[in-house]
Amino acid sequence: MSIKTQLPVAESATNAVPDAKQALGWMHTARFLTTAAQLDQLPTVDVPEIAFVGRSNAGKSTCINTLTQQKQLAFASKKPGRTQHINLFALGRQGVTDAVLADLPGYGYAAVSRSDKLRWQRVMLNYLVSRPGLTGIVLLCDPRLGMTELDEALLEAVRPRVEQGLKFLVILTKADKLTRSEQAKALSITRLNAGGGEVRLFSALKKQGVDDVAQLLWQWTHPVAPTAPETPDSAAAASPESDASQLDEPGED
Ligand SMILES: Nc1nc2c(ncn2[C@@H]2O[C@H](COP(=O)(O)OP(=O)(O)O)[C@@H](O)[C@H]2O)c(=O)[nH]1
Ligand SMILES: [Mg+2]
Repeated sequence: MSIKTQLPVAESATNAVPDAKQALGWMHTARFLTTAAQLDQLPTVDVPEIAFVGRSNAGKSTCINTLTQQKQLAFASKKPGRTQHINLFALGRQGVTDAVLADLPGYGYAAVSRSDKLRWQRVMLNYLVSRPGLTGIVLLCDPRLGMTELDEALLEAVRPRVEQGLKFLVILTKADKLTRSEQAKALSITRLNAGGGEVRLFSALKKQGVDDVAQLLWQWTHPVAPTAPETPDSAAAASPESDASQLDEPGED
């Protein structure tokens, strides 16, 4: 299966960062696309894809529901570890998909058998390391636990891709459970551990960080097209003399 998409003309022409209201409006367009138990069941997607990952109970489903302003989009389970599928959601106005969110199964849930845990860790790592079109990873962490060993292992696995330009954001969830000074401390410690990625505090309860994260995800998926650099040929063709006069004479310092 292949998801056919096209960029809406009006939006591809103006890629400036939208205000929070526009970014949230865009997030609100999220709709269920498909679900898969294995990587080879996932459709090819020709728009940027953003993966949401994190330990069970970190607040991932709640975060996705808050960002998209939809109560039931990602099922906020009271029984962690139940969502053992990769769920894809399409984003984009007027039914035109311009980005995809991937909700990955939570890891580290104690009540899941060891073999199930290992199977899911493998599926997830394979996805993160090899999924074509993956543009960014959002790692959800409960700041009262900080980045755990499993989070660190995940970061280690994706580090080569992050170094090649894959975006990375750590969201510290449930910030309402921390005092202001605890929030500041969690932020600075996580910044040291996030391997150069972004870090944001987030609270679904207090709607903290919602605007900021929505705007960041928009930016990730709608990069401003670089203005085409002038090639020597085109510059020479346009104005050979004035162009040459800008250059230093050979040997001159
Ligand atoms: N106080 C508070 N609780 C939260 C917040 N986000 C999630 N939770 C709670 O944390 C638990 C796990 O959330 P859930 O979204 O299901 O986590 P998931 O397993 O990572 O998808 C639930 O009881 C949520 O109500 C938040 O921002 N503030
Ligand atoms: Mg969940």
